[in-house]
Amino acid sequence: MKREQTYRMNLECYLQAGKIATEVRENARKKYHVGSTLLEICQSVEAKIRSMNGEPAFPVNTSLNEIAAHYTAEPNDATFVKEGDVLKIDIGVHVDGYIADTAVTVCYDPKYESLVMAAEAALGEAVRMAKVNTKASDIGRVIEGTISKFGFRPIQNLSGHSLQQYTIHAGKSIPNIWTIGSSFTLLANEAYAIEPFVTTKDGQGVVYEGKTRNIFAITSRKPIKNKVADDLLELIWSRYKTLPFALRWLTDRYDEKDLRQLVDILTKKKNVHSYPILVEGHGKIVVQAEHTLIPSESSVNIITL
Ligand SMILES: [Co+2]
Repeated sequence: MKREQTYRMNLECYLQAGKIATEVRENARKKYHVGSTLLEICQSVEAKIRSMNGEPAFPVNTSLNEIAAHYTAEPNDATFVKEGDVLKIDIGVHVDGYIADTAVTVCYDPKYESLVMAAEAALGEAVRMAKVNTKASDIGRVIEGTISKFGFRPIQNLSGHSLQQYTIHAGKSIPNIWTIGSSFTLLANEAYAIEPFVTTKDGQGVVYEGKTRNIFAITSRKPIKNKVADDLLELIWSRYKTLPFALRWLTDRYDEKDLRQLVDILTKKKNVHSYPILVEGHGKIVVQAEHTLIPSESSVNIITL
């Protein structure tokens, strides 16, 4: 009974997070972003999440063109969206640490619209088949098969993931390709994000780490005996726990230059991890679609639908 009650409360948090994430994503899909800066997009999406009583589970990812993932706006980021750009907006919302993760691609070049359709179709097929006991490798096979039918390629080293309270990547990966060998099956009452990434036929279908790093997360709270840096570490912990954060979330309390230096110190001491942007190997356009779902014994809650 206790366990079931706890689960019901968790599910309510997940459903609330999902509802917020869905509305915010659909707003972002409808909006015309050309001329806006990535900073404006991140700030307006995050403000909307907070206005609905959710918290961002990670800084909104605004990854342009050949950048597949993990770019968020810098504190004074002047990068703006241009005609011809393809922008992935990846949104995480948490309620009490329970996370809904969802993404949309907005496309301002008609020649990449079919790429977006392929990602949406692959996601649609994947969420339709994802039930309790479904093999993750079967989901990967269907995602790859659907993308191939459109004549495109999945990004083979990006994958969906299990989610846990305050943990975005909770250890299990849902592949976007057909992998052989051992796999796991989906469990009842566990949350999973499924997120196909698609590139063109002449893409490499692989992403590599780029130089830019503007998303961070705490990996250790062990003090480094530098009072100013340790104070920042505790502030980050009190606000974000182990969830990712951006420098622009801390400029209310710190001067930007000091903040960069302190985060750099904490990164070198391995208290903080920095995430590199992920870039398509042949520099080709990448698109993405994503939902979060929770199977139960009898049905599936696609919480971001
Ligand atoms: Co995700």
